[in-house]
Amino acid sequence: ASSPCPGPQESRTPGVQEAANGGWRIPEDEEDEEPALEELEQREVLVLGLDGSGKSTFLRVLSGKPPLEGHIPTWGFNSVRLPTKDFEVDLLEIGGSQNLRFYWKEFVNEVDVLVFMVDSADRLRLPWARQELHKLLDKDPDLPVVVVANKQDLSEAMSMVELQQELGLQAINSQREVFLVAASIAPAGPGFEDPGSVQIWKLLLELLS
Ligand SMILES: Nc1nc2c(ncn2[C@@H]2O[C@H](COP(=O)(O)OP(=O)(O)OP(=O)(O)O)[C@@H](O)[C@H]2O)c(=O)[nH]1
Ligand SMILES: [Mg+2]
Repeated sequence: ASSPCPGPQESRTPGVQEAANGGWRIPEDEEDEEPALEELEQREVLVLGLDGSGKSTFLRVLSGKPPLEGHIPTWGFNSVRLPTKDFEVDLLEIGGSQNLRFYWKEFVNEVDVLVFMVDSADRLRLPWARQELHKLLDKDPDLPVVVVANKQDLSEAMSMVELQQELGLQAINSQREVFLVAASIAPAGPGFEDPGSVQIWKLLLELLS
């Protein structure tokens, strides 16, 4: 009697393979293959920065969602894919809590642009942000970097001149493309009409083209 799942001892037919479990046969007929999809090219943007700097908010705003009120830490990865006319942009956030920062460096060599988000009002932790940023810069000497000075709406926010100094951006070698962009991606109050995310997106598209 013939069985739909013959055992390994039965004779082999060309084009038919036996699975290691001795059970299922997987024919290699071309008809069974998935049709090739017309794929758009992909571009990869890594979004890093200390916890609470605004990375998830940035991804939400870019994908047309309203910002969340409080800080819900990202315990791992968070990503969005945004189509453009010429390519698709994958933005990948890795959470900024201390135990996740260890993984950041594993990804910098895999992407086209790094966005490094800074909370401009977090003066106390700026030295940490600086240290983490420079570790990443050392890992890939050619990667274009967009440093976002976020939360410029807060009264205690540091100025761009101060941030440039405190983050050690002047010292970066002139071969590399480094941008420092002011932003208030999720402003605390009304009256901030230019949140900066549109400007950052335009800059990213230029760098990725
Ligand atoms: N005032 C002000 N608050 C902001 C701004 N952007 C983001 N926030 C707030 O900052 C908090 C943290 O934002 P998230 O986007 O969750 O921070 P994150 O960088 O993703 O943090 P982790 O996932 O923990 O690494 C939230 O409460 C946001 O509403 C801004 O431009 N101005
Ligand atoms: Mg997050």
